[in-house]
Amino acid sequence: MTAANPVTTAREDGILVARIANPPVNALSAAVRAGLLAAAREAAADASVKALVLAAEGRTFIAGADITEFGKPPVPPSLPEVIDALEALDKPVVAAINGAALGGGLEVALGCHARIAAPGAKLGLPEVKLGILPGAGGTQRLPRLIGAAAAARLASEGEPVDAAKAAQLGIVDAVAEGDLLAAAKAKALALVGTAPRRASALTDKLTPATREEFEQAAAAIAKKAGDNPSVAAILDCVRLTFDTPFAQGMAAEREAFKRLVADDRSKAMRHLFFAERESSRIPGQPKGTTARPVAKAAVIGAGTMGGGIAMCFANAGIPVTVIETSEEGLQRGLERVGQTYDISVKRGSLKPEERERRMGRITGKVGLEAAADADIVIEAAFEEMGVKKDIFGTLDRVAKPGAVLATNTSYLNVDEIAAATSRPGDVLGMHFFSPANVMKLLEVVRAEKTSPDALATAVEIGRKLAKVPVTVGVCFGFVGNRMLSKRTAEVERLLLEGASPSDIDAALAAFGFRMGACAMGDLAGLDIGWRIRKATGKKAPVADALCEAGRLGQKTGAGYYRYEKGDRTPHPDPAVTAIIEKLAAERGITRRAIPQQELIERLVFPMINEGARILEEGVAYRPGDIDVIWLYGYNWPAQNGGPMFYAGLAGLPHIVERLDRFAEQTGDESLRPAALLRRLAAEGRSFADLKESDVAALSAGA
Ligand code: TC6
Repeated sequence: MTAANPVTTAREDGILVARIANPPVNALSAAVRAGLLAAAREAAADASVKALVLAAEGRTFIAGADITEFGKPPVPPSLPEVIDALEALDKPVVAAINGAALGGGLEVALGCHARIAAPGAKLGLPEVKLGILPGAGGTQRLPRLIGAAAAARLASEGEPVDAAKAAQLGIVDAVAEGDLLAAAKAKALALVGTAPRRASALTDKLTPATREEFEQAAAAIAKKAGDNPSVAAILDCVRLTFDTPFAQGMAAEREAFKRLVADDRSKAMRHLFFAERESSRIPGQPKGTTARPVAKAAVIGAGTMGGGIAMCFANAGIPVTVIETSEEGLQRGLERVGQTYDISVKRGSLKPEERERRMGRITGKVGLEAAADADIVIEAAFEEMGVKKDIFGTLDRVAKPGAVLATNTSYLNVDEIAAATSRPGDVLGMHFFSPANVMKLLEVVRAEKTSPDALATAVEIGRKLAKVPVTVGVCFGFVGNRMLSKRTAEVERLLLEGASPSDIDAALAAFGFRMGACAMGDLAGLDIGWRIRKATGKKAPVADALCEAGRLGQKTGAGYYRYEKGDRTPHPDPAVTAIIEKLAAERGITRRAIPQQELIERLVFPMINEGARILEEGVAYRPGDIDVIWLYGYNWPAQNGGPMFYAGLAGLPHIVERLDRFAEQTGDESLRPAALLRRLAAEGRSFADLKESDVAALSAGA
């Protein structure tokens, strides 16, 4: 099995077994496609072969098309051609699905005449998450096999189903508990002499009743998806199964695939796919660095954050001690955790017995001594340096040797916290995002003296907690909040210059954010920023005035907006307009109507500029890391790929020109383009062109 020959064939019991071995995930590279086509031809040509079984080596069956080939000139044979050849065989063709059969991988299986899955297999059409649609017959064969409504749901949501669900839906013929290959071979032999069941030729699911069911499902899917060209194309193609012959549906699917794959939207989503995978790699780790074993955790602080972090451990099956300073605070925190689980049970997403198991993994204790047996301790106490130093000083005494000591601070200096201990090599930041049990981002903050294995432990634990861990360096606010602070500053300025909170949120919604900055501030609580500003001597006239007026956000029924009791809908509030107008008048600002495009640029470009500075300083290792941070920490719209990728779409020269203009308009020289941004713009390059080594060279020279 060489890279050039990733599909090998063997005759076993009168069956041709074709084995795919293209590590790491058996993606359908040109060589795999050619190998599969050759196997189909070999099976057809050899009269002694009674059937063909497709099997795969490794953990996956086939993870889909090779995404790295998208956007490059196509190399024959095409995947639809390969699948047609498999399906057209007059001998039984059976897929033995050992692991993930995703995208093109599932489409290959759909071209087979029967499918047998291992219990742990996952099957799905995730193309929508890459801004495309299934382009090798998925929209045409799956509806004919399982019904159009179910197929449309699978393809438009992009979430895989497990083997049992796949069997229930009719995607697979059986789930094999024991020897998968033996079961697939037995199925193949049982089919010898019967008419091949080709998904492309099935018609029994295409009835007026199923059409009506599909149209209802399609209306709901389209409404939920909003303006999503992939979903629209999926629905259009699936609908064709009722109206047109298979070949015509395939042609339409191909056209839609070509159009979507060439679009910036898909490029951005593919960028994020690879950036996410790259972001968990820590540069500069000595060879052979391994993570320390973690069997037990402790979380200091039973507030919203601490409780959420404890839930992450409990959900991942790791026992965790939650530590508070008082019995009362502890009970309040544990009750809140219980209530959060109760909501999931009520919604049906968590079984009552699983809730009990998870709660059973959380123990509450008063006093830091309870951290003594933990392999990792995460401090989530007050955001005050004095408090943190006290805690880490005590932890230094009580924690066992080799325990990783992490702070969940969102902006304090981790080097200073580490210096409160005699073991700074064990100390780092693990910055969770609120709500910690939901948000996927974890900023792992590497302090000056953090040891490689402590860092590796934090990243590995992050993955076990189902987070996306991105390693960053020490600076005020780290990557995410440091960039956010630039947007927050613009919100303040724009409000004074003439925008309303609704204007700002509408601009961010038009850009693709699910929630605007003002509504988000109200949800999180405006007092958080107020407290930080007071501690750091910073000012934000509008936000400060709102807080002084007792408008702390949703929890007080008023913030940037006003809220009805028991309702989270934001309503514009003339009282806020009055506050802003007064502040603007005091500062001699003549308010004006600001066009939406200007609002977007004022809110987004300063963040990109700060991202450039972060790269110059080496606080982030790669532009893609910043994009992943914004995707998973702040719900940046995936379709434009994160702030640094988006910069390339907006055009770096345009951003430079606008930032210079904003600096002149506002008199704020900090809005001037960063040197890196100016240089890339002048060279006609974008951030996506920067490699990890380029970024390392930048900070080395800084
Ligand atoms: C499609 O099929 C369209 C068809 C129509 C054609 C006409 N291609 O995620 P991991 C790499 S669209 C290339 O860490 P896991 C990945 O970058 C495709 N490379 O592993 C990483 O590389 P690194 C539809 C791929 O065990 C390595 O493999 N399919 C591909 O956590 C390991 O990946 C999908 O969208 C690929 N398709 O999860 C499925 N897939 O080591 C995409 C992975 O250099 N894949 N790589 O960083 C997945 O969801 C997951 O990889 C997984 C395995 C669940 C298969």
